[in-house]
Amino acid sequence: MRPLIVSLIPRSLPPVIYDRLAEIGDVVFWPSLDPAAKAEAAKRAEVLIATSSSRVDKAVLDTFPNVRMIGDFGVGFDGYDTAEIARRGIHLSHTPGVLSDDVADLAFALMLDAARLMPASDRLVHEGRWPQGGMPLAVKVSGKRIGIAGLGRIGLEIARRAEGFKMTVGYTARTEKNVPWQRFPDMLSLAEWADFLVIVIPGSLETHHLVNAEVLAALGPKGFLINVARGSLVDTTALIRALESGTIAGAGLDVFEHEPYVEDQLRRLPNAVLTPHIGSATVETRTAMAHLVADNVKAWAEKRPLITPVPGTERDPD
Ligand code: 8YV
Repeated sequence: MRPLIVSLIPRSLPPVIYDRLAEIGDVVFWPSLDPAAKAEAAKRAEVLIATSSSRVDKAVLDTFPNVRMIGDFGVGFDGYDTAEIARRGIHLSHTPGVLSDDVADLAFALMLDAARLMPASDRLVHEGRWPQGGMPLAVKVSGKRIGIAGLGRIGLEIARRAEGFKMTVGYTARTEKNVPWQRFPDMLSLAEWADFLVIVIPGSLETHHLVNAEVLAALGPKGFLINVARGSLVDTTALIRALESGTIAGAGLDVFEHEPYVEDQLRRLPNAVLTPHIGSATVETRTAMAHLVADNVKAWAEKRPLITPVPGTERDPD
């Protein structure tokens, strides 16, 4: 019998994922089911599709007692109760690798935007205010120190780009890496050293508010904070205070603690460049992510090992 595949999110992913999944099983969209159809789908579902912003906790898992496989459309899995998923023997895949270039590109876009005052420059020209005077001088990026907090796949891509910008690279990582760059013992010492502190650490209970008032003070009045990882890494109240008081020079943020809601004070700050979690949001990358989710579901359906299982949930095929 064809497995029932329940998408926990509306039909909003690249269409190719639905074509691919329909070759494997019957696909339904949870948010658009009526209560009776939900009750039926909850019993029958063997596969769930969710994104990195989904919450897949015990209550969700209890709702779908026959689920064997979950495909996370994203690399981050902080919304998933991985311990419980592993305990229940459920397969869980994610999409590492295919989005690293895009997220690294965005980190650079945010660095350049914040330091070179791109949003304000763009508005000045669009609004016809150039004849009244140009922009104040900005901050140079090339040749500066970039502190990469988290040298995983994305961090490595950022470091490679930084070399093209003639920057000196420093990083933190749980283990020593075979790279020519300086490793720092913690976020605080990295912030003290860096001109640009770029956060690419996964969200988790352990990494919650790793960037706090002390780290921001260490980054200093010429320093910029760039976050393309998770909003939970940064104490937003401390960040707003640091941006308002000039404790740091500026920030470029793609992720927020309470996204899609962003604090009014943060939205009002001229020295913060804000984007709506678009790290992986290109046609090419989202299409590659869609294929990788489908490839993983296909591997599960064919009783092969998953291609990209979430660490800690790996298990033999059913
Ligand atoms: C999301 C992300 O996947 O991969 C991640 O962890 O945060 C993003 O790429 C994207 O928002 C789609 O849900």
